[in-house]
Amino acid sequence: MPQSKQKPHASVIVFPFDLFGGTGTGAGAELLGDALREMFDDNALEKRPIRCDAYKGLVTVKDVTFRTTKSLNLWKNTGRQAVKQALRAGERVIWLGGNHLSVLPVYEELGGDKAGSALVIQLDAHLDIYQLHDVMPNPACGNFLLHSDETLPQIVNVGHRDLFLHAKEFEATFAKTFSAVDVATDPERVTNDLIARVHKAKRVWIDIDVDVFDPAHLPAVHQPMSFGLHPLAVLRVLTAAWDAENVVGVSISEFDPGRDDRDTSLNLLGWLLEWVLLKWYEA
Ligand SMILES: [Mn+2]
Repeated sequence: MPQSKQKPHASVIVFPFDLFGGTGTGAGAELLGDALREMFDDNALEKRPIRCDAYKGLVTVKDVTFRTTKSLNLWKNTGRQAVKQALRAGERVIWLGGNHLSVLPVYEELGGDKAGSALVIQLDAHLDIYQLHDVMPNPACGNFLLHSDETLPQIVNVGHRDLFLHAKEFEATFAKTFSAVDVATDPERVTNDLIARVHKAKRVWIDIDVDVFDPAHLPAVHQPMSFGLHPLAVLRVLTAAWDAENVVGVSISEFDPGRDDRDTSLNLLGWLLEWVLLKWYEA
């Protein structure tokens, strides 16, 4: 297939793991996977040239399921293999996770990259290294970065609203953090920093915990935290992340459709996924 030689394939990996916090977000991963399938079917019926023709036939949606105890026990291994396989094949990856913990296999795979220099641009309201009195000590969505089996990749958080941690606590995990206040007051500084980093990185992964958005625009989360990012601010950050065109993957987690309001969050994330695909395939 000559077409596939010019353009890499993309794998959408539906990974609805949602144990240890964020129960219900697994359904969000499945819903987004179904929404993409529906969109691809719809696009295929279109007779006129449309922008999505750019990735027609190049994107595959793959489902991982967790319906047995065995599959739950093996969750991290299964995830690691899935992302490893896709990246080694030179594919673009969209990881539709349940809770944020479900993205840990991706972090481990990128961190385990012996060539190094993988950069994760993480959009999240939280810095997931919490060891506070109400966070469980075993791996969970609020502390998963403390439970990696590998050296973590370089992580830059954008959009957090943390008011707990001292810098010395998160500097060990994060190469840099830009709070929502930084994004609001000095967006140029944030985007300039990201642009410099993506040009130095061998590959870039964008990890979106959807609670980075302000709950007014994305209500379907377990811990809605005010003062979040406006969707257009997120697009500005993502555009900077794409400056070097070496983005290999995007993950989305923590979307709980049971908490949505008139599909506001579903529509936002559906649009965003379509935009991501165009970003890759119209480049
Ligand atoms: Mn979060």
